[in-house]
Amino acid sequence: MNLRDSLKLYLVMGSKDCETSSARVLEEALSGGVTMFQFREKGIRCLKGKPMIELALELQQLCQRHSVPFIINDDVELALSLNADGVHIGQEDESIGVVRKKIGDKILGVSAHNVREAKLALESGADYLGVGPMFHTTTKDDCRIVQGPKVIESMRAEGIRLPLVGIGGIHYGNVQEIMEAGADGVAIISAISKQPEQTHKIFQNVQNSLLQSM
Ligand code: FQP
Ligand code: MG
Repeated sequence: MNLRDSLKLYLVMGSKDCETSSARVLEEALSGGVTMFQFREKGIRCLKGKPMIELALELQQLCQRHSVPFIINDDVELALSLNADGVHIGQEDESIGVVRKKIGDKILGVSAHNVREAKLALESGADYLGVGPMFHTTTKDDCRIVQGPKVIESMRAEGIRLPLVGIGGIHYGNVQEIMEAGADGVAIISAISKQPEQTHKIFQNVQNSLLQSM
């Protein structure tokens, strides 16, 4: 699958986002149609050291079994040591150019909140952009002001053709607006980690939105 297709339904998750075991949640989400996964082990009392690495390995194996790309949030060294498929970094993380040099041709995702950040990320070697927050969310405590789907529209209007996913407060009911704004997919944390059995419905909604825009 090419990257644009892999971004259709992107699950971002760590152990603190799950009410049961993360492996069980991920298995159910993969069966429900998740097309890409980001390991984001963050927040109070998150796993560190050996337990964190063991969880990452377990989740990576699940992704491999489903041929779904396994991406690591923030931690470039962990991504290299696990031979992950890629890394996602934000504006406050390591510089995009430096990370690109370190990871070679692995997938590089970058968070962008406006057209300027998107253009810079593109020039520095990003493969895709995570754009948000689309809506209000309580998952990320250092969350910025809500951008809404319009920021994706403005990136497309400015000629940015890089694969884009919306993130932040996305659930079954607002997937369509994100896709209509020009996104290739949606990145979701809690709407899947808290209700993994709903994944197939969300996936269907993404597919329907893509068909309508053709
Ligand atoms: N977009 C995406 C995704 N994943 C992310 N983790 C972010 C945006 C946010 O560094 P960042 O990245 O701003 O915050 P944090 O490291 O706390 O996640 F591509 F999946 F859409
Ligand atoms: Mg980050």
